[in-house]
Amino acid sequence: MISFPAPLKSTAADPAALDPEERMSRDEIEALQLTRLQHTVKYAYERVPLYTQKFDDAGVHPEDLRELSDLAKFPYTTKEDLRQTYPFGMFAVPQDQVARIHASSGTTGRPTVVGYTAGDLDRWSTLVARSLRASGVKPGYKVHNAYGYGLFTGGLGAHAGAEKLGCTVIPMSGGQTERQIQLITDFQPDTILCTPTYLLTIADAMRSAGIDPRSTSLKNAVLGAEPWTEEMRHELEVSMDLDACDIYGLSEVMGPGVAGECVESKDGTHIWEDHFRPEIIDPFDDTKVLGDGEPGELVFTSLTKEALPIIRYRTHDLTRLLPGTARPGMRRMGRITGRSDDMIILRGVNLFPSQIEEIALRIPALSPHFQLEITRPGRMDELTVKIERREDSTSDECKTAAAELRAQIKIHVGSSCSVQVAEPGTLGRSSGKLRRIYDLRAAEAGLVQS
Ligand code: DLL
Repeated sequence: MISFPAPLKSTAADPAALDPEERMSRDEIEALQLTRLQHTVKYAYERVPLYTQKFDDAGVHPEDLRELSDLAKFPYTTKEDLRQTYPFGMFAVPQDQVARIHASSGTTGRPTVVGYTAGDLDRWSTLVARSLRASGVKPGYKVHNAYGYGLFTGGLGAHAGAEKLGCTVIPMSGGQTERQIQLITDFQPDTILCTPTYLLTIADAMRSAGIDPRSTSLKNAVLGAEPWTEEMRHELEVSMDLDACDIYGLSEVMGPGVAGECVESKDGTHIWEDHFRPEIIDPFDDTKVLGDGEPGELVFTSLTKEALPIIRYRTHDLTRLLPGTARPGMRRMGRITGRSDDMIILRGVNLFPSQIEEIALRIPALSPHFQLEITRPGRMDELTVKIERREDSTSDECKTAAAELRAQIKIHVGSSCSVQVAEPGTLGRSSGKLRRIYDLRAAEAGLVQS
């Protein structure tokens, strides 16, 4: 029996309230996956010309899928496929059966568009409800939803799931931090849903307004949409006196609720494997499917989606698969260290913002507010970590902290960098997904940055 530290203010879901699939054994889940996978692969092949062409080009047919491991014979799907078929070319149902459309912001090219049938929306809200319940949210709770509403899947996805669980939803959306604080004070919610960096922003703004973030009505926070660390969990839990759990998802695969964390174990998100089949592949050699426990890139195949079935979607998220604990039939994923396309390669050393977060938060004088700037003043790339000091730190402590951070980054990450300690409140704040990396090399070279 594994034992976990007791949650601060939440309790585990009532076992009687779990979905039947949450109680299935590993064998039962895999049997269900195989049936659903065989159906999905055939469905996608017959209905989406891109899949027909990709399977034919790869010389595979839906009937080749006899066991789960046969999935490795099928071709991958990428964001580029969605862009090439923009806007609706990968939809598997006629438009009058598409009940909702979401899209990525498209700051780096054409947006990627995703669609849902009424059945898809129902399954999506069921999985968000399942994730929230796992994280300690109870029917009847007041849920303050500060994920952005609109084309982003966070706001409406979390909203529908909280309603399905039987909560009272406060559809606040992101931004307007003072208003958020006013509503948290007046409406006394039990739960907050937002990105981890936005919760930091809210906690900071509370302190500036003279409100102790530990004194609110909030019992738990269900946080996702960007990478965060155990150190950040600790920071938020201690500074706000609540349980902070992780929720994972991506629009191409569904939205929030592909995986959710159980509050009683707080040991990573359980992937809802009755609806998604995960694989881990070598990001540099995609012919290699890696075993459980091995780090690599996460790939998902949907098992029940109607409007946008997705086969072997390359997420670019780096993690590993771990055995289930609080839901033994479903595997967990380790925390996402970062995205393979967000990795900084600095003089041959690979680096992710989450590594800096982990190190910085162990140094008492430093706050969790930091950004990474990459420049090339001469012929070599240089990294500058700009990080705010904590309000109560002295200038001597800051000097020592800067040296300590530089040394720890050298030891644990392997790269040299410079550290600039900034005054509290001077670096950019998040109201959703926070941008941590500022790559100034193209601008320095006189090139236009996309
Ligand atoms: O961010 C969906 C979502 C909304 C998840 C609200 C959780 C809460 P996208 O905008 O398509 O969808 O971005 C998906 O965000 O591939 C990861 O890189 C990152 N991401 C999402 N959740 C987590 C998490 C939503 N819990 C991309 N930890 C994904 C780390 C996450 N990264």
